[in-house]
Amino acid sequence: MKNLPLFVLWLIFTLFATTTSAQQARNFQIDATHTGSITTEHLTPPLKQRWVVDFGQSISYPLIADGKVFVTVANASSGTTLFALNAANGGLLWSFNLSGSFRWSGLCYENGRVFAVNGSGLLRAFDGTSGSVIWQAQLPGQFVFSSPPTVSDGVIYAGGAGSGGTVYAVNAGSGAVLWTRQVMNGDESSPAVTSDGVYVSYSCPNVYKLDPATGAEIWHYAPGCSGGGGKTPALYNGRLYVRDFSDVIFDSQTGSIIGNFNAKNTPAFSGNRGFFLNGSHIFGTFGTLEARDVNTNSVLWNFSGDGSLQSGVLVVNDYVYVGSAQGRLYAVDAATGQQVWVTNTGGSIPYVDEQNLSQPHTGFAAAEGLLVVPTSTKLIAYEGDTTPPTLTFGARTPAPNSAGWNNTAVDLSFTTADDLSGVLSSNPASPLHFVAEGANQTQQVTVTDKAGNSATFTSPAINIDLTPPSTTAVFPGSDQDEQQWLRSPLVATLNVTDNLSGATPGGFFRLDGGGPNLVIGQFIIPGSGTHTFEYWGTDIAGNVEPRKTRILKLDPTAPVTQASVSGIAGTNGWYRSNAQVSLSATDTFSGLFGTFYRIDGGAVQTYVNPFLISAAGSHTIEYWSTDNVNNMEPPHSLVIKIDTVAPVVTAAANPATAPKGPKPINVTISGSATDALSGISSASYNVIDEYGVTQPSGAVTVQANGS
Ligand SMILES: [Ca+2]
Ligand SMILES: [Ca+2]
Ligand SMILES: [Ca+2]
Repeated sequence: MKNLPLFVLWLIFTLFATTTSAQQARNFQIDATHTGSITTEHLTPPLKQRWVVDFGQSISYPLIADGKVFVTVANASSGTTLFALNAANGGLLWSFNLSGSFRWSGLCYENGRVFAVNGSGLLRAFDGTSGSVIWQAQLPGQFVFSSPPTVSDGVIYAGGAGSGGTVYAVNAGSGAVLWTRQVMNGDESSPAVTSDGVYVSYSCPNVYKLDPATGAEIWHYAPGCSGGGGKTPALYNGRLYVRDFSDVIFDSQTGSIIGNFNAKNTPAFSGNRGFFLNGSHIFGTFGTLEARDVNTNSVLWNFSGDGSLQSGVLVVNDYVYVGSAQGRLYAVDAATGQQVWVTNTGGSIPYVDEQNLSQPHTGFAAAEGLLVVPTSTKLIAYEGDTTPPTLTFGARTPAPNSAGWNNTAVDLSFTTADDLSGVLSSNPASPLHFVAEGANQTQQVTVTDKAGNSATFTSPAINIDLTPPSTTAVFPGSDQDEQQWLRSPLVATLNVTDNLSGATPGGFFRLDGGGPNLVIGQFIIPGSGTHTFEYWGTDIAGNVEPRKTRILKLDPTAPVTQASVSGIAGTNGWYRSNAQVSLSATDTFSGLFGTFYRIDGGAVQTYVNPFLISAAGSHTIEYWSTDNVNNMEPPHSLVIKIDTVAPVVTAAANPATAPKGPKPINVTISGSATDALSGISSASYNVIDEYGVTQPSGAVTVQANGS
């Protein structure tokens, strides 16, 4: 359906709410007023054939209701047969031979019942589903029946002729005749029925408006003549369109003539337009489809098709359908008269020959998504496009990486197709734009075809990560303060986190602008002094974190401690006095934290000032220093020996005295020299005579054993 202003939509709704409730085709030309107009879902050209049934004989106008299509078909010899077909596939549900005079019958439908009157006036009510006869009633007093009955609100209105004419009102529930009304002359004219009037028109024309409840005459246009033959009128917007030798428009309330028109058969109406197959009322002549403004009666457009238009006229969803003797079925835009679709039915689409009782009264019907068109022998059902469009998603731009991620906005293109009416719109249009980040993002596209079918498609999932990961550098056990020195080689870990696609394993660093290094887990940074450490991570979507910079101050070396000892140095590494130990240490980079020592394996002491070793004996001093990053110097070892006690010497002579004389004597001098600690290095003796002269003339060395 086109975009119509709300007011027009309201008007159409109101129109059909009052004339074609439930949107069934229950009477000739759709409804009880024969407007030949309906809206029904999806039935928008182009149409396609749903099914075809070849009856081999002439076919009546169809009824469409409750999933069924009803027609009557001329029997080979006489009478007609009522057929109920499955609207879905044309399959035969049931049939009933109506028999009767002529090869004519008429039918109408309401509340699950189909009513058929044969040429002899035998009116039957059938269960629409089973085909069983619910009641039958012989319409009294006449013997030629050629007017399609009209059912409205539980009453069937029919016409009969033969001896003058009669209009009948029959209770649809029981078959009881409610009233009859004599008219001139009851032929070939299906009543148009509203709640306030039953309109019939016969030759000359004799036109009646009767009270639906009583049959009382409300008005009668009486030109003063009568005759056989009538034509079905249509009532629309308070105007009654009556055809006779000339075609006139009556005011339905007053019965006065308010205009003229020309149509070969009952016109159809939609909105403010009427559609007339302009031409003479003679079998074998052809017409031109003409649209007129119903208010001004001015001609809006003409359509002549293949030049042999002769069929009934129907307007469905604002497209006008008309057929030709050559079998072409046209759909014409009601607003413009433009042909929008044509198909070849393969058989002549017959003229609505109201005066011919050798065949049922033909015509088109549409409802419940179907347009049903009788040709000379075939009944063809057309449907609109009921299949929603299809959609195929194409490639995304840019393509995702192998992990299925993008790190930019993504466009996803798609194509649509529709098999019959074509695509009207895609919402949104291709391509889809994905601009936000997120995992498994989808969008939906609703594609609608020109028949109003739509389908919604969900895009493939799109993964977009626009945010780089964040990396922290961790130096376990070390100060995180950039101003502080760090012990080298430095143990480091890069922790990369990412909120969306996830971090790729490991992290990257470079030192002093060198090449990037990928590291996973703990790694070692060697070096000394101040360095520029840059580090970063990447995520699975391919985002690279801007490099972070950290100044590293690395101290790989322990301090160096030197010891100095002061005291009275003896010999052989011994001190003959207390020894004072002084320690001095230096450190490069982080600076000295402390110097430590211990004496003879004793408690570790922090070196503050020089310390004394005073105990006699040999002592081992261990000392070392640490720097501010806990680089520890391997301990040095220093041995200090102290011996402050001199040896003890004893001596004795034997003989101790000797008399003076010229003869020398041997004197044995004996004694000892002992030392408690360092031991005797050497001992010497002098013998000094009474003159103070050393004898014999120098020192005598005494062996340690005293000899
Ligand atoms: Ca479609
Ligand atoms: Ca990310
Ligand atoms: Ca150091």
